[in-house]
Amino acid sequence: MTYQAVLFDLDGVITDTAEYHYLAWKKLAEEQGIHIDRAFNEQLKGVSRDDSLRRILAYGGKSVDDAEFARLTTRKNDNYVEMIQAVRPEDVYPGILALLQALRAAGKKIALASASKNGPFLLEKMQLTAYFDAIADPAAVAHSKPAPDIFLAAAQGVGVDIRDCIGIEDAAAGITAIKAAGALPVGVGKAEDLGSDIALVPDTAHLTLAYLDEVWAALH
Ligand code: B16
Ligand code: MG
Repeated sequence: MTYQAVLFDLDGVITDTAEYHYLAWKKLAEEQGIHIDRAFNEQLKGVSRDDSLRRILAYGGKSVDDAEFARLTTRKNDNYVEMIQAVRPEDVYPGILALLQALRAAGKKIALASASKNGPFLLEKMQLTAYFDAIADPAAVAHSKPAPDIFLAAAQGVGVDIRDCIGIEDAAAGITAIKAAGALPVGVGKAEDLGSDIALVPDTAHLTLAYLDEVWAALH
């Protein structure tokens, strides 16, 4: 049997919001006297808002009380939400719209497995909501990526066994989550960031239905 569903990460796979997350975290970190760069940011990709702040504070050797912690995550999100107001359908990464259309035509289910609470808003902005059969709710899962929960919830949302799903990710934490869930991982990015033991494309333009079919067939 071939795969029945594709579970999409959002930030860094469907559009370039990974860059906005980085800029928003960098600004917040600088305000705290903590300097982060793109190399450090690789560890934040796919990681929840709270876990991202924990990592930044640990990196800077700072600790804050709960009220300040909440204030900082709100501040980062306010800044990020301001940045994504301007997201438009033209911002969808190359190849993604064609892939969504091809998947639908082939009868595959499509689900969102993003750690972002801003996912539904972004899909609306990009006019992609109608392509998704399910959007897993990151607020409803017990553990965030690298735990498998959000991918399991996405598969459940479309009523497909996780072993019959492909997961697409740009982050190391997300690839770990897909593997732990039991779906087939496809990475967008470099082997040095995502590992050399999985199917990888350098960018989303390479994500075609034919490519996913090939990757699945090679492993089944
Ligand atoms: P929010 P993904 C993740 O989305 C981002 O990669 C990560 O940088 C972000 O912290 C996380 O969502 C939470 O996002 O603060 O908007 O709820 O890559 O899983 O689509
Ligand atoms: Mg991502």
